[in-house]
Amino acid sequence: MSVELGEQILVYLDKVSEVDTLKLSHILSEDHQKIVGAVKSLQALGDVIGVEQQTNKSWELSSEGKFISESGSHEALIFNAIPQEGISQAELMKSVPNSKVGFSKAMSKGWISLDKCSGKVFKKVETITDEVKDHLNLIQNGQYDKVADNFKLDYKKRKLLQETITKTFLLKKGINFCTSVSKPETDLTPEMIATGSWKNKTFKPYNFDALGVFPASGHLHPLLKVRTEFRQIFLEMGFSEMPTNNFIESSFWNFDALFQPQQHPARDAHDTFFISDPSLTDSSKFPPDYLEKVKKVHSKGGYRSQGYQYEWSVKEAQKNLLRTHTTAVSARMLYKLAHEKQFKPTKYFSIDRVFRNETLDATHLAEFHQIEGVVADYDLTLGDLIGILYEFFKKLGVTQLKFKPAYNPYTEPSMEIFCYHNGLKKWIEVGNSGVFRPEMLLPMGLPEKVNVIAWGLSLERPTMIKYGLNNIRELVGPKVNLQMVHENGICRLEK
Ligand code: FB9
Repeated sequence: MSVELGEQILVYLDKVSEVDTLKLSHILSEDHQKIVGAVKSLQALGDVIGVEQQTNKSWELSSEGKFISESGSHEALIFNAIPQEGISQAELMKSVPNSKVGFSKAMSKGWISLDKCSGKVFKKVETITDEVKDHLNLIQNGQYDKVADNFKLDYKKRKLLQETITKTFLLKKGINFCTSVSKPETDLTPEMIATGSWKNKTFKPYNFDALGVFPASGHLHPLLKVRTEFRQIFLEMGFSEMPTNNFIESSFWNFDALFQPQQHPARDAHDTFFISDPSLTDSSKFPPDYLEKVKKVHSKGGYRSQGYQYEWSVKEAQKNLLRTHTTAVSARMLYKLAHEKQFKPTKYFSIDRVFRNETLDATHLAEFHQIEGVVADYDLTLGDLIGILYEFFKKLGVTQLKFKPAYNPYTEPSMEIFCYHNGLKKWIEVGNSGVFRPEMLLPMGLPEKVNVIAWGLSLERPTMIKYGLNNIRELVGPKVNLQMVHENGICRLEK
Protein backbone atom coordinates (compact mmCIF):
# COMPACT_ATOMS: atom_id res chain seq x y z
CA MET A 1 0.00 0.00 0.00
CA SER A 2 1.21 3.54 -0.53
CA VAL A 3 1.22 4.93 3.03
CA GLU A 4 -0.01 8.27 1.70
CA LEU A 5 -3.11 6.72 0.09
CA GLY A 6 -3.87 4.98 3.40
CA GLU A 7 -3.46 8.25 5.24
CA GLN A 8 -5.65 10.11 2.67
CA ILE A 9 -8.41 7.59 3.37
CA LEU A 10 -8.02 8.03 7.15
CA VAL A 11 -8.01 11.84 6.87
CA TYR A 12 -11.24 11.75 4.80
CA LEU A 13 -12.85 9.24 7.18
CA ASP A 14 -11.93 11.49 10.10
CA LYS A 15 -14.33 14.14 8.64
CA VAL A 16 -17.32 11.86 8.06
CA SER A 17 -18.99 9.02 9.96
CA GLU A 18 -18.69 6.55 7.08
CA VAL A 19 -17.80 6.44 3.41
CA ASP A 20 -18.07 3.87 0.60
CA THR A 21 -14.86 2.89 -1.23
CA LEU A 22 -16.43 3.53 -4.66
CA LYS A 23 -17.33 7.10 -3.64
CA LEU A 24 -13.80 7.46 -2.22
CA SER A 25 -12.34 6.41 -5.57
CA HIS A 26 -14.24 9.36 -7.23
CA ILE A 27 -13.31 11.80 -4.43
CA LEU A 28 -9.60 10.87 -4.40
CA SER A 29 -9.53 10.30 -8.20
CA GLU A 30 -7.98 6.93 -7.57
CA ASP A 31 -8.71 3.51 -9.10
CA HIS A 32 -11.22 1.63 -6.93
CA GLN A 33 -8.96 -1.46 -6.75
CA LYS A 34 -6.13 0.67 -5.32
CA ILE A 35 -8.52 2.07 -2.69
CA VAL A 36 -9.54 -1.54 -1.79
CA GLY A 37 -5.86 -2.56 -1.56
CA ALA A 38 -5.12 0.34 0.79
CA VAL A 39 -8.16 -0.61 2.91
CA LYS A 40 -6.87 -4.22 3.24
CA SER A 41 -3.52 -2.88 4.45
CA LEU A 42 -5.23 -0.57 6.96
CA GLN A 43 -7.23 -3.56 8.22
CA ALA A 44 -3.95 -5.44 8.90
CA LEU A 45 -2.97 -2.66 11.36
CA GLY A 46 -5.67 -3.96 13.74
CA ASP A 47 -9.00 -2.11 14.37
CA VAL A 48 -7.92 1.24 12.88
CA ILE A 49 -10.97 1.08 10.61
CA GLY A 50 -14.20 -0.90 10.46
CA VAL A 51 -14.97 -2.48 7.07
CA GLU A 52 -18.32 -3.81 5.88
CA GLN A 53 -18.55 -5.45 2.47
CA GLN A 54 -21.48 -4.36 0.29
CA THR A 55 -22.59 -4.97 -3.23
CA ASN A 56 -22.83 -1.77 -5.18
CA LYS A 57 -24.90 -1.47 -8.33
CA SER A 58 -23.30 1.12 -10.52
CA TRP A 59 -23.68 2.31 -14.09
CA GLU A 60 -20.89 2.78 -16.57
CA LEU A 61 -21.14 4.65 -19.87
CA SER A 62 -20.27 2.82 -23.05
CA SER A 63 -17.95 4.57 -25.51
CA GLU A 64 -21.04 5.86 -27.37
CA GLY A 65 -22.47 7.05 -24.05
CA LYS A 66 -19.23 8.89 -23.26
CA PHE A 67 -19.32 10.52 -26.73
CA ILE A 68 -22.88 11.79 -26.06
CA SER A 69 -22.04 13.02 -22.55
CA GLU A 70 -19.24 15.11 -24.09
CA SER A 71 -20.69 16.13 -27.51
CA GLY A 72 -24.45 15.88 -27.08
CA SER A 73 -27.05 13.33 -28.17
CA HIS A 74 -27.34 12.29 -31.82
CA GLU A 75 -30.76 13.97 -32.02
CA ALA A 76 -29.39 17.25 -30.57
CA LEU A 77 -26.49 17.20 -33.07
CA ILE A 78 -29.00 16.74 -35.92
CA PHE A 79 -31.15 19.64 -34.56
CA ASN A 80 -28.14 21.95 -34.18
CA ALA A 81 -26.95 21.12 -37.73
CA ILE A 82 -30.17 22.54 -39.32
CA PRO A 83 -29.82 26.19 -40.45
CA GLN A 84 -32.74 28.66 -40.19
CA GLU A 85 -33.53 28.23 -43.92
CA GLY A 86 -33.64 24.44 -43.61
CA ILE A 87 -31.40 21.83 -45.27
CA SER A 88 -31.85 18.90 -47.65
CA GLN A 89 -32.20 15.60 -45.83
CA ALA A 90 -29.35 14.06 -47.84
CA GLU A 91 -26.98 16.87 -46.86
CA LEU A 92 -28.12 16.80 -43.24
CA MET A 93 -27.52 13.02 -42.98
CA LYS A 94 -23.93 13.56 -44.08
CA SER A 95 -23.25 16.38 -41.67
CA VAL A 96 -23.16 14.57 -38.27
CA PRO A 97 -22.22 11.07 -36.99
CA ASN A 98 -25.01 8.60 -36.16
CA SER A 99 -27.32 10.82 -38.24
CA LYS A 100 -29.85 8.02 -38.92
CA VAL A 101 -30.53 7.49 -35.21
CA GLY A 102 -30.37 11.24 -34.54
CA PHE A 103 -32.83 12.11 -37.34
CA SER A 104 -35.36 9.49 -36.21
CA LYS A 105 -35.09 10.57 -32.52
CA ALA A 106 -35.35 14.30 -33.39
CA MET A 107 -38.46 13.60 -35.53
CA SER A 108 -40.09 11.50 -32.75
CA LYS A 109 -39.37 14.29 -30.22
CA GLY A 110 -41.06 16.87 -32.52
CA TRP A 111 -37.88 18.90 -32.78
CA ILE A 112 -37.71 18.80 -36.62
CA SER A 113 -39.98 18.24 -39.64
CA LEU A 114 -39.41 17.00 -43.19
CA ASP A 115 -41.10 18.84 -46.12
CA LYS A 116 -41.81 16.00 -48.54
CA CYS A 117 -42.22 18.38 -51.54
CA SER A 118 -38.89 20.10 -51.21
CA GLY A 119 -37.16 17.25 -49.39
CA LYS A 120 -35.88 19.82 -46.93
CA VAL A 121 -35.68 19.48 -43.13
CA PHE A 122 -36.67 22.36 -40.87
CA LYS A 123 -36.54 23.07 -37.11
CA LYS A 124 -40.00 22.93 -35.48
CA VAL A 125 -38.89 24.54 -32.18
CA GLU A 126 -36.57 27.42 -31.28
CA THR A 127 -34.57 25.60 -28.57
CA ILE A 128 -34.24 22.11 -27.14
CA THR A 129 -33.07 20.57 -23.84
CA ASP A 130 -30.62 17.70 -24.49
CA GLU A 131 -31.70 15.66 -21.47
CA VAL A 132 -29.88 12.53 -22.73
CA LYS A 133 -26.58 14.36 -22.49
CA ASP A 134 -27.55 15.81 -19.09
CA HIS A 135 -28.59 12.37 -17.76
CA LEU A 136 -25.41 10.68 -18.98
CA ASN A 137 -23.27 13.35 -17.34
CA LEU A 138 -25.05 12.79 -14.01
CA ILE A 139 -24.42 9.04 -14.34
CA GLN A 140 -20.78 9.66 -15.33
CA ASN A 141 -20.39 11.55 -12.04
CA GLY A 142 -21.88 8.73 -9.96
CA GLN A 143 -25.20 10.59 -9.33
CA TYR A 144 -27.23 7.60 -10.51
CA ASP A 145 -30.17 8.35 -8.24
CA LYS A 146 -30.79 11.69 -10.08
CA VAL A 147 -31.77 9.82 -13.26
CA ALA A 148 -35.11 7.96 -13.20
CA ASP A 149 -34.89 4.21 -13.69
CA ASN A 150 -37.00 4.26 -16.87
CA PHE A 151 -34.44 6.58 -18.50
CA LYS A 152 -31.53 4.41 -17.33
CA LEU A 153 -33.19 1.31 -18.75
CA ASP A 154 -33.86 3.12 -22.07
CA TYR A 155 -30.19 4.20 -22.30
CA LYS A 156 -29.17 0.59 -21.43
CA LYS A 157 -31.37 -0.65 -24.28
CA ARG A 158 -29.66 1.91 -26.60
CA LYS A 159 -26.27 0.50 -25.34
CA LEU A 160 -25.26 3.93 -24.01
CA LEU A 161 -24.51 2.45 -20.60
CA GLN A 162 -24.36 -0.86 -18.74
CA GLU A 163 -25.13 -1.82 -15.17
CA THR A 164 -22.20 -3.17 -13.16
CA ILE A 165 -22.25 -4.95 -9.84
CA THR A 166 -19.24 -3.78 -7.84
CA LYS A 167 -18.09 -5.27 -4.56
CA THR A 168 -17.43 -2.22 -2.43
CA PHE A 169 -16.71 -1.61 1.24
CA LEU A 170 -18.35 0.75 3.72
CA LEU A 171 -15.63 2.28 5.94
CA LYS A 172 -16.11 3.48 9.51
CA LYS A 173 -13.69 4.56 12.26
CA GLY A 174 -12.29 1.60 14.27
CA ILE A 175 -11.61 1.54 18.03
CA ASN A 176 -7.93 2.23 17.31
CA PHE A 177 -8.71 4.91 14.69
CA CYS A 178 -5.95 7.42 13.92
CA THR A 179 -5.21 9.57 10.90
CA SER A 180 -1.55 8.73 10.49
CA VAL A 181 -0.25 5.33 9.72
CA SER A 182 3.32 4.28 9.86
CA LYS A 183 4.21 1.20 7.84
CA PRO A 184 4.38 -1.59 10.40
CA GLU A 185 7.86 -3.05 10.93
CA THR A 186 8.23 -6.71 10.02
CA ASP A 187 11.52 -7.34 11.88
CA LEU A 188 12.86 -6.31 15.27
CA THR A 189 16.48 -5.35 14.54
CA PRO A 190 19.48 -5.22 16.92
CA GLU A 191 19.67 -1.49 16.16
CA MET A 192 16.06 -0.94 17.36
CA ILE A 193 16.84 -2.77 20.61
CA ALA A 194 20.12 -0.90 21.16
CA THR A 195 18.58 2.54 20.56
CA GLY A 196 15.19 1.77 22.09
CA SER A 197 13.52 3.03 18.87
CA TRP A 198 11.32 -0.06 18.93
CA LYS A 199 9.23 1.64 21.60
CA ASN A 200 7.59 4.03 19.16
CA LYS A 201 7.24 1.66 16.23
CA THR A 202 4.29 -0.58 15.30
CA PHE A 203 5.05 -4.17 14.35
CA LYS A 204 3.13 -6.30 11.89
CA PRO A 205 1.35 -9.00 13.93
CA TYR A 206 2.72 -12.56 13.48
CA ASN A 207 0.60 -14.59 11.11
CA PHE A 208 0.69 -17.97 12.80
CA ASP A 209 -1.51 -19.42 10.07
CA ALA A 210 1.03 -18.65 7.37
CA LEU A 211 2.30 -21.79 5.69
CA GLY A 212 6.02 -22.43 5.98
CA VAL A 213 8.25 -22.14 2.95
CA PHE A 214 7.98 -25.42 1.09
CA PRO A 215 11.39 -27.01 1.62
CA ALA A 216 13.16 -27.66 -1.62
CA SER A 217 13.82 -31.35 -1.63
CA GLY A 218 14.33 -34.28 -3.89
CA HIS A 219 11.40 -36.24 -5.28
CA LEU A 220 11.06 -39.98 -5.68
CA HIS A 221 10.26 -41.20 -9.17
CA PRO A 222 6.88 -42.97 -9.38
CA LEU A 223 8.62 -46.21 -10.42
CA LEU A 224 10.62 -46.18 -7.19
CA LYS A 225 7.49 -45.54 -5.15
CA VAL A 226 5.70 -48.48 -6.74
CA ARG A 227 8.83 -50.62 -6.35
CA THR A 228 8.79 -49.89 -2.62
CA GLU A 229 5.15 -50.96 -2.42
CA PHE A 230 5.88 -54.25 -4.22
CA ARG A 231 8.97 -54.80 -2.06
CA GLN A 232 6.82 -54.31 1.06
CA ILE A 233 4.29 -56.86 -0.21
CA PHE A 234 6.99 -59.48 -0.81
CA LEU A 235 8.59 -58.82 2.58
CA GLU A 236 5.22 -59.15 4.30
CA MET A 237 4.83 -62.51 2.57
CA GLY A 238 8.19 -63.70 3.94
CA PHE A 239 10.23 -63.34 0.73
CA SER A 240 13.92 -62.37 0.73
CA GLU A 241 15.30 -60.02 -1.92
CA MET A 242 17.80 -61.43 -4.39
CA PRO A 243 20.99 -59.49 -5.29
CA THR A 244 20.30 -58.17 -8.79
CA ASN A 245 23.20 -55.76 -9.16
CA ASN A 246 24.57 -57.28 -12.34
CA PHE A 247 22.91 -56.06 -15.50
CA ILE A 248 25.51 -57.95 -17.55
CA GLU A 249 25.07 -61.70 -17.45
CA SER A 250 26.48 -64.74 -19.28
CA SER A 251 24.23 -66.66 -21.66
CA PHE A 252 24.95 -69.60 -19.41
CA TRP A 253 23.00 -68.21 -16.43
CA ASN A 254 20.51 -66.27 -18.55
CA PHE A 255 19.57 -69.15 -20.84
CA ASP A 256 21.47 -72.47 -20.51
CA ALA A 257 20.92 -72.89 -16.76
CA LEU A 258 17.19 -72.39 -17.46
CA PHE A 259 17.23 -75.26 -19.97
CA GLN A 260 16.62 -72.78 -22.79
CA PRO A 261 18.11 -74.35 -25.93
CA GLN A 262 20.93 -72.51 -27.68
CA GLN A 263 18.97 -72.27 -30.93
CA HIS A 264 15.92 -70.69 -29.20
CA PRO A 265 14.84 -67.52 -31.05
CA ALA A 266 14.94 -65.50 -27.83
CA ARG A 267 18.71 -66.06 -27.84
CA ASP A 268 18.97 -64.29 -31.16
CA ALA A 269 20.47 -60.81 -31.43
CA HIS A 270 17.16 -59.34 -32.52
CA ASP A 271 15.72 -60.21 -29.10
CA THR A 272 18.84 -59.91 -26.95
CA PHE A 273 21.52 -57.24 -26.46
CA PHE A 274 24.87 -59.09 -26.61
CA ILE A 275 27.98 -57.39 -25.23
CA SER A 276 30.82 -56.78 -27.66
CA ASP A 277 33.58 -56.17 -25.11
CA PRO A 278 34.07 -58.34 -23.18
CA SER A 279 32.00 -60.54 -25.43
CA LEU A 280 32.67 -63.75 -23.51
CA THR A 281 32.73 -64.90 -19.88
CA ASP A 282 35.70 -67.09 -19.09
CA SER A 283 34.31 -70.65 -18.92
CA SER A 284 36.32 -71.22 -15.74
CA LYS A 285 33.79 -68.93 -14.06
CA PHE A 286 31.12 -71.62 -14.47
CA PRO A 287 31.10 -74.40 -11.81
CA PRO A 288 32.69 -77.24 -13.83
CA ASP A 289 30.49 -80.10 -12.53
CA TYR A 290 27.37 -78.01 -13.05
CA LEU A 291 28.52 -76.99 -16.52
CA GLU A 292 28.85 -80.68 -17.50
CA LYS A 293 25.37 -81.47 -16.18
CA VAL A 294 23.85 -78.56 -18.10
CA LYS A 295 25.67 -79.58 -21.24
CA LYS A 296 24.46 -83.18 -20.86
CA VAL A 297 20.80 -82.33 -20.11
CA HIS A 298 20.68 -80.07 -23.19
CA SER A 299 22.44 -82.44 -25.57
CA LYS A 300 21.52 -85.96 -24.35
CA GLY A 301 18.79 -85.37 -21.78
CA GLY A 302 18.65 -87.04 -18.36
CA TYR A 303 16.39 -86.97 -15.30
CA ARG A 304 13.77 -88.81 -17.41
CA SER A 305 14.03 -86.07 -20.09
CA GLN A 306 15.21 -86.63 -23.63
CA GLY A 307 16.82 -83.18 -23.75
CA TYR A 308 17.07 -81.26 -27.01
CA GLN A 309 19.49 -83.63 -28.78
CA TYR A 310 21.84 -80.96 -30.20
CA GLU A 311 25.57 -80.36 -29.80
CA TRP A 312 25.68 -77.91 -26.91
CA SER A 313 28.43 -75.25 -27.26
CA VAL A 314 30.23 -73.81 -24.25
CA LYS A 315 31.26 -70.86 -26.44
CA GLU A 316 27.58 -70.00 -26.95
CA ALA A 317 27.11 -70.19 -23.16
CA GLN A 318 30.05 -67.84 -22.65
CA LYS A 319 28.46 -65.00 -24.64
CA ASN A 320 27.87 -61.95 -22.47
CA LEU A 321 24.58 -60.08 -22.69
CA LEU A 322 22.33 -57.63 -20.93
CA ARG A 323 20.10 -59.96 -18.91
CA THR A 324 16.75 -60.46 -20.59
CA HIS A 325 15.02 -61.43 -17.33
CA THR A 326 15.73 -61.53 -13.62
CA THR A 327 15.15 -65.29 -13.80
CA ALA A 328 18.90 -65.42 -14.51
CA VAL A 329 19.41 -64.21 -10.94
CA SER A 330 16.83 -66.72 -9.69
CA ALA A 331 18.89 -69.46 -11.37
CA ARG A 332 22.06 -68.31 -9.60
CA MET A 333 20.23 -68.17 -6.25
CA LEU A 334 18.65 -71.62 -6.70
CA TYR A 335 22.09 -73.10 -7.59
CA LYS A 336 23.46 -71.50 -4.42
CA LEU A 337 20.50 -72.83 -2.41
CA ALA A 338 21.15 -76.34 -3.78
CA HIS A 339 24.71 -76.14 -2.45
CA GLU A 340 23.79 -75.14 1.09
CA LYS A 341 24.60 -77.83 3.68
CA GLN A 342 20.94 -78.61 4.21
CA PHE A 343 18.09 -77.62 1.83
CA LYS A 344 15.49 -75.42 3.48
CA PRO A 345 12.29 -74.07 1.90
CA THR A 346 12.97 -70.57 0.67
CA LYS A 347 11.10 -67.64 -0.90
CA TYR A 348 13.00 -65.16 -3.05
CA PHE A 349 11.98 -62.01 -4.92
CA SER A 350 13.60 -59.46 -7.18
CA ILE A 351 12.61 -56.16 -8.78
CA ASP A 352 15.13 -54.80 -11.23
CA ARG A 353 15.91 -53.81 -14.78
CA VAL A 354 15.99 -56.23 -17.69
CA PHE A 355 16.76 -55.55 -21.34
CA ARG A 356 15.14 -56.87 -24.51
CA ASN A 357 15.87 -55.90 -28.08
CA GLU A 358 12.18 -55.67 -28.92
CA THR A 359 9.87 -53.51 -30.99
CA LEU A 360 9.20 -50.32 -29.12
CA ASP A 361 5.66 -48.97 -28.72
CA ALA A 362 3.58 -46.79 -26.35
CA THR A 363 3.90 -49.32 -23.55
CA HIS A 364 7.15 -51.13 -24.37
CA LEU A 365 10.75 -49.90 -24.26
CA ALA A 366 13.95 -51.90 -24.76
CA GLU A 367 14.23 -52.14 -21.00
CA PHE A 368 11.80 -52.52 -18.15
CA HIS A 369 11.78 -53.54 -14.49
CA GLN A 370 10.82 -57.17 -13.95
CA ILE A 371 9.19 -58.20 -10.71
CA GLU A 372 9.77 -61.89 -9.91
CA GLY A 373 8.68 -64.14 -7.09
CA VAL A 374 10.22 -67.58 -6.51
CA VAL A 375 9.20 -70.26 -3.97
CA ALA A 376 11.29 -73.43 -3.44
CA ASP A 377 9.81 -76.18 -1.25
CA TYR A 378 9.04 -79.88 -1.17
CA ASP A 379 6.11 -81.15 -3.28
CA LEU A 380 4.90 -77.76 -4.48
CA THR A 381 2.09 -77.96 -7.05
CA LEU A 382 0.37 -75.72 -9.57
CA GLY A 383 -2.32 -75.26 -6.93
CA ASP A 384 0.29 -73.74 -4.59
CA LEU A 385 1.32 -71.38 -7.41
CA ILE A 386 -2.30 -70.32 -8.00
CA GLY A 387 -2.83 -69.87 -4.28
CA ILE A 388 0.20 -67.67 -3.78
CA LEU A 389 -0.78 -65.60 -6.85
CA TYR A 390 -4.18 -64.92 -5.30
CA GLU A 391 -2.45 -63.85 -2.07
CA PHE A 392 0.03 -61.64 -3.92
CA PHE A 393 -2.48 -59.90 -6.16
CA LYS A 394 -4.96 -59.47 -3.28
CA LYS A 395 -2.37 -57.20 -1.67
CA LEU A 396 -2.53 -55.11 -4.86
CA GLY A 397 -6.28 -54.75 -4.47
CA VAL A 398 -6.92 -57.37 -7.16
CA THR A 399 -9.15 -60.33 -6.29
CA GLN A 400 -10.44 -61.62 -9.63
CA LEU A 401 -7.79 -63.67 -11.45
CA LYS A 402 -7.89 -65.89 -14.49
CA PHE A 403 -5.13 -68.18 -15.77
CA LYS A 404 -4.40 -69.23 -19.34
CA PRO A 405 -2.03 -72.07 -20.29
CA ALA A 406 1.17 -70.71 -21.80
CA TYR A 407 4.69 -71.79 -22.80
CA ASN A 408 8.03 -70.86 -21.28
CA PRO A 409 11.24 -72.83 -22.09
CA TYR A 410 12.04 -73.14 -18.40
CA THR A 411 8.66 -73.76 -16.79
CA GLU A 412 6.10 -76.50 -17.27
CA PRO A 413 3.23 -76.02 -16.75
CA SER A 414 3.19 -72.29 -17.42
CA MET A 415 0.30 -69.82 -17.10
CA GLU A 416 -0.40 -66.31 -18.23
CA ILE A 417 -2.13 -64.35 -15.46
CA PHE A 418 -5.09 -62.05 -16.07
CA CYS A 419 -6.99 -59.88 -13.60
CA TYR A 420 -10.18 -57.84 -13.66
CA HIS A 421 -8.93 -54.32 -12.97
CA ASN A 422 -11.67 -52.40 -11.10
CA GLY A 423 -10.12 -49.06 -12.07
CA LEU A 424 -9.95 -49.83 -15.80
CA LYS A 425 -13.19 -51.90 -15.65
CA LYS A 426 -11.71 -54.63 -17.84
CA TRP A 427 -9.63 -57.82 -17.81
CA ILE A 428 -5.90 -57.18 -18.33
CA GLU A 429 -2.83 -59.37 -18.60
CA VAL A 430 -0.80 -58.96 -15.41
CA GLY A 431 2.04 -61.43 -15.76
CA ASN A 432 3.34 -64.91 -16.43
CA SER A 433 4.16 -67.85 -14.16
CA GLY A 434 5.04 -71.52 -13.99
CA VAL A 435 6.77 -74.46 -12.31
CA PHE A 436 10.49 -74.65 -13.11
CA ARG A 437 11.32 -77.78 -15.13
CA PRO A 438 13.27 -80.66 -13.54
CA GLU A 439 15.83 -80.27 -16.39
CA MET A 440 16.59 -76.86 -14.81
CA LEU A 441 16.48 -77.79 -11.13
CA LEU A 442 18.05 -81.26 -10.95
CA PRO A 443 21.38 -80.36 -12.70
CA MET A 444 21.72 -77.66 -9.97
CA GLY A 445 21.64 -80.40 -7.37
CA LEU A 446 18.30 -79.58 -5.72
CA PRO A 447 16.71 -82.60 -3.98
CA GLU A 448 14.36 -84.65 -6.21
CA LYS A 449 11.23 -83.76 -4.15
CA VAL A 450 11.90 -80.01 -4.28
CA ASN A 451 9.75 -78.04 -6.71
CA VAL A 452 10.11 -74.36 -7.50
CA ILE A 453 7.17 -72.16 -8.55
CA ALA A 454 7.68 -68.65 -9.88
CA TRP A 455 5.92 -65.74 -11.48
CA GLY A 456 6.80 -62.42 -13.04
CA LEU A 457 5.32 -59.10 -14.06
CA SER A 458 6.60 -55.65 -14.91
CA LEU A 459 6.89 -52.58 -12.70
CA GLU A 460 6.10 -50.08 -15.46
CA ARG A 461 2.62 -51.33 -16.33
CA PRO A 462 1.11 -51.04 -12.82
CA THR A 463 2.90 -47.70 -12.37
CA MET A 464 1.44 -46.30 -15.59
CA ILE A 465 -2.01 -47.45 -14.53
CA LYS A 466 -1.55 -46.08 -11.01
CA TYR A 467 -0.48 -42.64 -12.22
CA GLY A 468 -2.74 -42.51 -15.27
CA LEU A 469 0.06 -42.42 -17.85
CA ASN A 470 -0.68 -43.68 -21.36
CA ASN A 471 2.77 -43.60 -22.87
CA ILE A 472 5.75 -45.18 -21.17
CA ARG A 473 7.82 -42.23 -22.37
CA GLU A 474 5.90 -40.04 -19.91
CA LEU A 475 7.27 -42.32 -17.19
CA VAL A 476 10.86 -43.00 -18.21
CA GLY A 477 13.34 -41.47 -20.62
CA PRO A 478 14.48 -37.99 -21.72
CA LYS A 479 10.96 -36.72 -22.36
CA VAL A 480 9.73 -37.19 -18.78
CA ASN A 481 8.10 -34.05 -17.39
CA LEU A 482 10.03 -33.58 -14.15
CA GLN A 483 7.06 -31.66 -12.73
CA MET A 484 5.21 -35.00 -12.87
CA VAL A 485 7.96 -36.47 -10.68
CA HIS A 486 7.64 -33.52 -8.28
CA GLU A 487 3.86 -33.61 -8.12
CA ASN A 488 2.78 -37.25 -8.28
CA GLY A 489 1.13 -38.44 -5.10
CA ILE A 490 2.17 -41.17 -2.69
CA CYS A 491 1.61 -44.71 -3.90
CA ARG A 492 -0.79 -47.08 -2.09
CA LEU A 493 -1.26 -49.99 -4.46
CA GLU A 494 -4.27 -51.59 -2.83
CA LYS A 495 -6.25 -48.33 -3.04
O1 FB9 B 1 3.22 -56.74 -15.89
C1 FB9 B 1 2.35 -56.95 -16.72
N1 FB9 B 1 1.10 -56.44 -16.65
C2 FB9 B 1 0.57 -55.80 -15.52
C3 FB9 B 1 1.01 -56.06 -14.24
C4 FB9 B 1 0.40 -55.42 -13.14
C5 FB9 B 1 -0.65 -54.53 -13.38
O2 FB9 B 1 -1.27 -53.85 -12.34
C6 FB9 B 1 -1.40 -54.56 -11.11
C7 FB9 B 1 -2.62 -55.26 -10.95
C8 FB9 B 1 -2.33 -53.96 -10.16
C9 FB9 B 1 -1.07 -54.25 -14.66
C10 FB9 B 1 -0.48 -54.89 -15.74
N2 FB9 B 1 2.62 -57.80 -17.80
C11 FB9 B 1 3.87 -58.52 -17.85
C12 FB9 B 1 1.66 -58.09 -18.85
C13 FB9 B 1 1.76 -57.15 -20.01
O3 FB9 B 1 1.97 -55.82 -19.56
C14 FB9 B 1 2.81 -57.45 -21.07
O4 FB9 B 1 2.40 -56.77 -22.22
C15 FB9 B 1 4.21 -57.01 -20.77
N3 FB9 B 1 4.91 -57.94 -19.98
C16 FB9 B 1 6.37 -57.83 -19.91
C17 FB9 B 1 7.21 -58.66 -20.79
O5 FB9 B 1 6.92 -58.20 -22.06
C18 FB9 B 1 8.05 -58.30 -22.91
C19 FB9 B 1 4.85 -57.71 -18.53
C20 FB9 B 1 6.35 -58.14 -18.44
C21 FB9 B 1 6.65 -59.48 -17.98
C22 FB9 B 1 6.12 -60.62 -18.54
C23 FB9 B 1 6.45 -61.86 -18.00
C24 FB9 B 1 7.29 -61.96 -16.91
C25 FB9 B 1 7.82 -60.81 -16.33
C26 FB9 B 1 7.48 -59.57 -16.87
C27 FB9 B 1 7.61 -63.21 -16.34
C28 FB9 B 1 7.88 -64.22 -15.86
C29 FB9 B 1 8.19 -65.46 -15.25
C30 FB9 B 1 7.48 -66.57 -15.62
C31 FB9 B 1 7.77 -67.73 -15.02
C32 FB9 B 1 8.75 -67.82 -14.05
C33 FB9 B 1 9.45 -66.68 -13.70
C34 FB9 B 1 9.17 -65.50 -14.29
